[in-house]
Amino acid sequence: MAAHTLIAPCETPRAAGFRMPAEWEPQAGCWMAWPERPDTWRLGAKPAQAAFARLANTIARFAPVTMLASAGQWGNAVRQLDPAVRVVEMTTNDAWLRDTGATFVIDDHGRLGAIDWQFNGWGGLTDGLYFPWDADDAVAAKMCDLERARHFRAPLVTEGGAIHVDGQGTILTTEACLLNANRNPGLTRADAEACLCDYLGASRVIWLADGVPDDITGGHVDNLACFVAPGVVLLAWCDDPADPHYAVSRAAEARLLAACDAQGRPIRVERMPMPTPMFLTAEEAGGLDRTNPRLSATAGDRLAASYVNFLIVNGAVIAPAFGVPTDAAAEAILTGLFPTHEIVMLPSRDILLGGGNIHCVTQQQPTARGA
Ligand code: KQY
Repeated sequence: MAAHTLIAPCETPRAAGFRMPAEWEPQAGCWMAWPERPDTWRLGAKPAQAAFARLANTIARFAPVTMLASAGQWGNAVRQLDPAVRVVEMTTNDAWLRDTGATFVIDDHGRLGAIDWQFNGWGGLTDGLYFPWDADDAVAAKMCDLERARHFRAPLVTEGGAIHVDGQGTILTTEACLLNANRNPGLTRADAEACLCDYLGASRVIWLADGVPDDITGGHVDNLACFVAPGVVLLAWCDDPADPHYAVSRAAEARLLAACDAQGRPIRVERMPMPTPMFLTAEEAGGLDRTNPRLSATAGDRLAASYVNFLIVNGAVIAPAFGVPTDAAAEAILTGLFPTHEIVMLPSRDILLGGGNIHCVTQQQPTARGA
């Protein structure tokens, strides 16, 4: 296969003065998409729709929410959602707005930009989770149009869940996704760094190796670790040597402790214990349509559950709860890290069953403000 070549468009977001803000910066809104495909979401997506509605209605307490829904599901979504939630008809292939939606950027003049990553279903025809994915790949450009944001189509196949930023020049990502031949064959680490920095308005990339085991995205950083403040990373942690995440979490911590951020600060690592191991039940597996061999969830599969898959939104942290004993410790850690935020722990097993969690199904839109 030919080496990957990034063809830079006329002007990159960084050259135009844009940067992606941290999630703790002010937000003008949050975007989600209504789940409906029955091979991802059990029982015709009814339990997932209830979970998404509860999540959207909760986020709406802190920021205006836009829910994208198909023509066939628009009315059903409207009737399950709080009237404050704007429901916009849009075709999608599934409901992972973190990955398919625009990554919004802002500049110092109050302008909003939107990065439109190339989306290939988390791995294209070799490892992708469904085909086609063309409607998902078009979502970011449509969001950009709706918001009249400046559109930047990126020359890189990736997903929003594969990146985190601190808003001060630092990007956190994993080699397992960004450097995977199923996204960008032949892409060098240096090219990936240059492209990420050009598009996110950043100057340093901190690379972690692998994501959480059993994560069907191939290892998104948003299930493994996230910035919780400048210079501070919260890492999904495991103390059981028999668990595959034991080695992953130690390797990630070693990388983080050896790194400095874009401002020259060493990284402080906070540990977030992984939830009690959870598995797909036979009843849950039985509720899935078996139309897609790629989405072959089987009873007994370990679920890639992680408490770091939360959303920060205007003074609140909306985090997953699983109804297991570790939920209370996770809430206490988040309360300690975000003492001025409201911590909302939302039951999210029905989102987890689809392969992601709260961060994966939400996409924040930062407030664009002039200097
Ligand atoms: O961001 C994610 N975790 C996406 C998972 C995709 C699952 C497809 N069924």
